[in-house]
Amino acid sequence: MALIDELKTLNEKTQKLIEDAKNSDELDKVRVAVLGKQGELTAYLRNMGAVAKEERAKVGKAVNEARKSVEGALEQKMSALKAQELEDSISASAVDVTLPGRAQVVGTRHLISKITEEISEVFLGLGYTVVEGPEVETDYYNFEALNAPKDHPSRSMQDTFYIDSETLLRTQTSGVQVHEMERGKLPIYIIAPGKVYRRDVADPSHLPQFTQIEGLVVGKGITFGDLKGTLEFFCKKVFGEDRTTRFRAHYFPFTEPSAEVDVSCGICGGSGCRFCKGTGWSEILGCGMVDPNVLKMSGIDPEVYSGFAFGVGVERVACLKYNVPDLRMLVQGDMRFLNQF
Ligand code: 2NL
Repeated sequence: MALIDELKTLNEKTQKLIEDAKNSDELDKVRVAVLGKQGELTAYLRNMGAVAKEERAKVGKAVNEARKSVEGALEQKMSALKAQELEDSISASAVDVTLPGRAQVVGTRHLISKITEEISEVFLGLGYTVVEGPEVETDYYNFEALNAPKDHPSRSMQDTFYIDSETLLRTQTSGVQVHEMERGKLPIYIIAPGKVYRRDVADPSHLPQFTQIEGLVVGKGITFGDLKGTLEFFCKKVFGEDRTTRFRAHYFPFTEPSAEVDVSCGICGGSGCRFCKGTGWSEILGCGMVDPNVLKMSGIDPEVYSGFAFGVGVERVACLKYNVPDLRMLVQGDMRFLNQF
């Protein structure tokens, strides 16, 4: 019975191939090789006609048994492989919950924002209102209404970013206060914080864009004494009770008289050091009594009302408060520096 033996061998060989298949692709190849159209076992079925009549039933039975045996093995192996493959793909994409998490860096407010807020709080506590306005201003609100004469150096193309001959990036926040004076609601107690722009090259003490807080008080009987008391209070609040102030006569087109305010050096305490260039003082703001002409241009009668104004650079305050030697450090975004505050 050579045919029966052949079938037996084929079945055994196929069982072994099925057994050894490592994945569903390999297994499918075995199926095609044995049971496919050109398959080895299929060939026996197709050639049944050539088998002698008396043996046909026996051989046919053997072929069918071999086919059933192979099909059964294929099916069993296929479901085992599929289960294994599913298992593998699940474990490959599994999240290892024991890995340490990625730390989320929580942002903080920038030092400039913090100091702006701190200064605003001092004046809010005194009853002032915070007002804001556009960074793009007209020549009138930035210069003309502030008594800055047409030939004043601050108006030159070298010092101001012009958008066109009438429009510019504000060099101070005064425009906001001019609008407030024009509203005519008196008395006025306001501060105007915001970004300002000047055509300076950045160096340790200059930035082309910085933050300014201007203050304006207009009412009946406002004196230079009110200005001094207010700004001394402000300096002690921001720099500490141990710091003293001095007022030096100065000139601004929009105030008369005008002064610059120095605060005693926080490093040497006033004896003189490198930081204060040996003077014991650091300049911190500019101020003065609002020029009567400025009041008049905004429709306020200088015979009845008077006022004072001041302007302080927030970056300067930040540097003096924390002994930072270079304004540029505040805007370079180095987290090692900024995280200290
Ligand atoms: C500085 C200091 C200053 C003012 C700003 C001001 C505003 C109005 C009227 C009068 Cl609406 N004055 N602001 C006053 C004095 C100084 O800024 O260093 N500026 C160049």
